[in-house]
Amino acid sequence: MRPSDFRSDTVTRPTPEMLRAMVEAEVGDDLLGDDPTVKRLEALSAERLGKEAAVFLVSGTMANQASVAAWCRPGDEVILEEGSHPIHFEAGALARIAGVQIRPIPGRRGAMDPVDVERAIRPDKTWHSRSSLLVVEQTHLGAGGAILPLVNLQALREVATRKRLRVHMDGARLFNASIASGVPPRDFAACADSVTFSLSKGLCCPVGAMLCGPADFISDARRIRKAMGGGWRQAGYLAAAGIYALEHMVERLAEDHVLAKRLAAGLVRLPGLEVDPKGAETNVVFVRVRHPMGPDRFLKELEERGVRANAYTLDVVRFVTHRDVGPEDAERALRAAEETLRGR
Ligand code: TLP
Repeated sequence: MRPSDFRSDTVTRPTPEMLRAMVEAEVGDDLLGDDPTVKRLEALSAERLGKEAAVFLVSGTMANQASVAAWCRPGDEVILEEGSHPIHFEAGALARIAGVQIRPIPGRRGAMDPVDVERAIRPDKTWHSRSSLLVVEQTHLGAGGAILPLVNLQALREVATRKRLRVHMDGARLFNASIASGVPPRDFAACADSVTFSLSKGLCCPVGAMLCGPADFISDARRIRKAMGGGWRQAGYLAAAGIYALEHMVERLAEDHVLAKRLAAGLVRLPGLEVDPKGAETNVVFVRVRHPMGPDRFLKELEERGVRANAYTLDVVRFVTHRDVGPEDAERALRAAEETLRGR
């Protein structure tokens, strides 16, 4: 029996229709600038987010890093929420690639207080590093897929503009935020100079992410992408999946959110698990394992019962919903968790 895989929305497979679009794609050489399908995906992405231009990259990590490297000089300081993805899950790339230093700020469900951000911006003195970029994450993975409120993003944007900082939005799950809140993606995107979003998560593409922003910035990011080894050739086969996803896979994210709420409501009733009742705003469920068996054994026993989830921190495990799990997988997960915790 196939496992119920809640480890991440990155495990999603392309649908048969998406695969057909890929096979039938018209391609060229993207690095030479003549892949028509990549060009269409880039234009469509920029248009969806209300930006001038866009570039198609291998991954969300590469998109975030190309953006930071394009906005900053080595030695600059980047302000980010302390639980943000680029700090914890990008293999130290901020230091390795852009050579920037980080200024982590605590947030409330991922949202930084504009007052804290303003206080963290350094005065323009030769002995300080230059505060040049503010990074926000929508949805915020470390806060269990929380949606940053539009008013918070607007207030952060106002501080950044007044203090002459750029804003980058890691919008890996921007469309989840948009579908769950009803706020159009371009309204969130208007709060940032550059925005990334993932194609390979809930949108079900096999690979890929977009970086959108002003045309001159995108042209710098393209050069950095090449320097990172991401200058690809007949990328149109992959871009075709991206176009299909933007046209057909966005609205259905609502189903993932319903499933996450259902899972959270079931897990909260089980002994030894702590689930934030306000959590599960989108497609992520964070569960603190208080049960004496501990998170590692909990996950191992779930796996033996055909249910996969993964560790987020030492005591938090996460379940992520997506197109390739449905209500029957959620029921299976709840049954498996109950049996595991009650020692049956
Ligand atoms: N997140 C992955 C892991 O790296 C944790 C996942 O399974 O959730 N920004 C955010 C907010 C992300 O959640 C991720 C991936 C990325 C950027 C990076 O995207 P990729 O994996 O395409 O490099």
